[in-house]
Amino acid sequence: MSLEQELTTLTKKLYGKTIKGCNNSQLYDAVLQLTKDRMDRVKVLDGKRKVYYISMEFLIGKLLSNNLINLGIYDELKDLLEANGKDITKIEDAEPEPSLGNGGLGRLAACFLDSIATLGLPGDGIGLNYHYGLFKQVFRKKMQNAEKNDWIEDNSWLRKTKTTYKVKFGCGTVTSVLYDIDVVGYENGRNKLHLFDIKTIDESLVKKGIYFDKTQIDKNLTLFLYPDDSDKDGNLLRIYQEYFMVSNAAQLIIEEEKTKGHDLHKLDKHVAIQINDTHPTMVIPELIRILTKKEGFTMDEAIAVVSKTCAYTNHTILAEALEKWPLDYLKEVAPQLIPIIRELDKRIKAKYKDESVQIIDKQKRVHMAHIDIHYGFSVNGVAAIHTDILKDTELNNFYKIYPKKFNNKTNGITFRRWLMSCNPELTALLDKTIGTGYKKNADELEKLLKFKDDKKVLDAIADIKMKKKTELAEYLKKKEKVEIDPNSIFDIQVKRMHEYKRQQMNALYIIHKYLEIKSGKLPKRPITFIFGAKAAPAYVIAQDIIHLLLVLSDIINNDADVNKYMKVVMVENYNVSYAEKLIPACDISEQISLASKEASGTGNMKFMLNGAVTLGTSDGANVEIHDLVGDDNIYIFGKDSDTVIEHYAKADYVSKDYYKKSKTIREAVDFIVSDEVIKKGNKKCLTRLYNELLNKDWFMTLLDLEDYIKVKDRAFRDYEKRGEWKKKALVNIAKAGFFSSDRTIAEYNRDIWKLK
Ligand code: 26Q
Repeated sequence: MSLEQELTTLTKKLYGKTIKGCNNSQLYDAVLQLTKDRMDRVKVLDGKRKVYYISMEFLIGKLLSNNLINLGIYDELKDLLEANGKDITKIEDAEPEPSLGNGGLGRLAACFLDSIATLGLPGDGIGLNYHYGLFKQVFRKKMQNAEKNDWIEDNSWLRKTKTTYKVKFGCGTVTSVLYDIDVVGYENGRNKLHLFDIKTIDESLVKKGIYFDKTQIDKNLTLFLYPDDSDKDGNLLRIYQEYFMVSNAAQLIIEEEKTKGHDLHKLDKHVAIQINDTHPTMVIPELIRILTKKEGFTMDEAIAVVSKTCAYTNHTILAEALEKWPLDYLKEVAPQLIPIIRELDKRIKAKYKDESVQIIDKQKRVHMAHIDIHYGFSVNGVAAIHTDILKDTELNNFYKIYPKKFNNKTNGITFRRWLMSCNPELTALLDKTIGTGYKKNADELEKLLKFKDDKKVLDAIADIKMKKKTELAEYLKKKEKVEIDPNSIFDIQVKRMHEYKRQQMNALYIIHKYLEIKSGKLPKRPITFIFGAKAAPAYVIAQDIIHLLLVLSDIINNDADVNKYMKVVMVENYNVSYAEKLIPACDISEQISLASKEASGTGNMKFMLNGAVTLGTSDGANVEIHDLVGDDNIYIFGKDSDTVIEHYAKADYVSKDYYKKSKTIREAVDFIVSDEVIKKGNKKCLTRLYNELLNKDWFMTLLDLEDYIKVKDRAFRDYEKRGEWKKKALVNIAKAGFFSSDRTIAEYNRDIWKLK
C-alpha cells in the first residue's frame, strides 16, 4: 500500500474523513498510528549478547519526526501532507512532550537508544513511566512556579504490555505494569524502551501544583520525576522509585534470559547492564539477591557473575549529587537488600582498610558509587578531562585498586534529531555540498573543510543561520511576547539552572553591558541574550538567579535608551522542543561552567553542529571541542581545572577579594541590590543572591568574571568580521562529527559491551 493509501485508510477509520478533511490534531493521531504500524514491520535487533541501559531518566522529547526520519519516510510524508494543504510541523505540534528527564543525563540516554539501534546493536532501555515527569515551569511575578506536565494521552507511543511483576517493599508489595516505546534506528532495526509503572497509581493525589502526599507509595510511586528531595519523605520516595525500577529490571532481564534458554551462570556472556549514574545501583545487590535466593547460586557465584555483567557511568563530581543513602532508609524501603549490601561491604572491609573506599561508612551511609566500582567491571567518565579528574582526584583511591576498570567515553548526540530534524535547511546544504554519507559516518562532515574559502558555501551557511534566527524571533514573539531583531547577535545559554553552570556570571556580564550602554558606550551591533533553564524547586539560590534574569529582562527590554542595543529573554519551560528551535538559531553558545565541574555538557555539541561558536571555559567536552576546532574557532576564558581544584584544596578562594580589587566587578555585583533593581523585583531574593556572591560564591563566579567580559567582548567584535566569522561557523560544523553518539556507542560497544 502506498503511504497515501495507508494514511487515507487511517483517517477514514479514525475520523471518517479524508486527509484534507482532518484538522492537525486528528492528522497527528492518524500519522502516529501509521508510524507505529510501520515500526512494527522493522526487524527486532538480536544477537548473542544484549545491553540493558538502566536509567531513571530518558528525556526522549517528541518522537514523531525522529521516527519518520529513521524509517526513511519523513520527506515522502511531508510532501504528501503538503499536497493536501497540511504542514507536518504543525501536525507535530499536537504531540505532547514527555519530560522524563532533568537534563544532560536523561537526554544522553535518549540519544544513546537512537544510536544503539542505528548501529544495529541489541539493546533496550529500562526506566520509569512518570505520569507528570519533571515539572512544567511557569513564570509568575518574575518567579518560577512548578506545575505538573500531563503528557500521557490515550493515543501515544506507549504500548501497554502484559508484563507485570511483584515488587516487595518493607511496607508491602506493589504490582508493576510495563509500558514499551519502540525505538527504531536510522535505516536499521528495532529495540525497546521499557517504562515501568505501578498498577495502583492514583493521579488524583496531586491537588495543587506538584504537591502530593509523599507517603502513599502504592499510589504515588510513578507520579513525578524527582520529587522535592529536601525532606526525609522525598528522599525515601526517591529510593522507592530506584528500587522499584531495578527490581523490575532484574526480573525482566532474568525472565528474558530464561526464555532464551540461557544459563544464568553465564549471565555475563549474554547480558551487559549499563548503570546510568548511581541511581540504578541497587540492581547489583538485587540481582545477587535473586540469584542466591531463587536460583540456587552460592554467594560467591552470584557476586562473580553480576560483577562481570554490570558497568557504571559517572556523570558528576559534585559532592551533593553523589548518592549516599542512610542504611536505615534503604532498610525501610527494601529490607531484603540489607544482608546483601552488608555482605558486599564486609568483603571490602576485609580487603581494604582505607576508609574512602568503603561501602558503608562510619555514619552508616551507603556510598552507591562504591558498590558500582567494586562490583562492576567498568567505570567510565563522560569526557576526557572528567575521566582524568576521576582517576587523578575524586576516585583516585579506586583507580589505584582497579586501574583497568577506568575508561573514558566522551559523550555524543544523535545527528538525526540535532541536525536532520531540527535543521533541515542545513542538512539539505550539507547533502548538496558533501553528499549524504555523513549521516551514517559522521566523520565525513570534515569534507566540509574543503569549502572553507568557498564564498557560496559560507554565504549559504550564513543565510540558513539568518533564516533560523528569523523563525526563532517569530516564535518568541508569539510565545514570550517579546520582539527581537534577527540582525542582532544571538547569545544563548540553555541548560539546567545551577550555580556551577554560572548563569549568574552571564547575568553580571549583562549588567555590565547595560551600565556601559547607559554611560554612552554603545555596542556595534545589538545583542540578544537568551536563557532557558529550570531550577530544582528546593534549590533556593537557583530560583533567585531565575528571578534576577526575569527582573533584568523587564528593566532592559523596557528601557528605550537601551533596548535598541540589547535585549534579554528568559524563555518559559525550556525543554527538548524548545532546544530544537533555539539551537539552530544561535551565534554564540555559552558553556561557562567553573572548570572541573561540568562533566561533559552535550548542549555544547548541539550548538557547534548547528554552526554556533562556543564561548566557554576549559571544562568538560569544551576541551575536546577546543582541540578539534583550534584557537581561532572558539573563545576560551577563565582559570583551568588544575587551578580551580587547587583553590578548593587550599580553601583559599575569597570572592570578596575579587570584588574589592575590581571596579567593574563591584559595579556589576552592586547593581543586583540597587534601587532600580529592587524596585522591579523581590528584595529578599536579590539580597540573598548578592550576599551569596559576596560572601560565599562556592562556584567562583568572580574568579573568572573579568576574563569572561574581556573574551566575550572580543567575540562580539569578531562577529563583525563577517567573512572570518562565517569560516568559524563552517569549521565548527565540519569538526562536530566526533560528537556523534554513534561514535560514542561504537566505543561503548568496543570497550565495554562487546555485543558484536
Ligand atoms: C542525586 C541524588 C539524589 C537525587 C538525585 C540525584 C541526581 C539527579 C540527577 C544527581 C544527578 C542528576 C543528573 C545529572 C546530570 O544530568 N549530569 C549531566 O550528565 C551529562 C551527560 O553525561 C553531562 O553532559 C553533564 O555535564 C552532567 O552535568
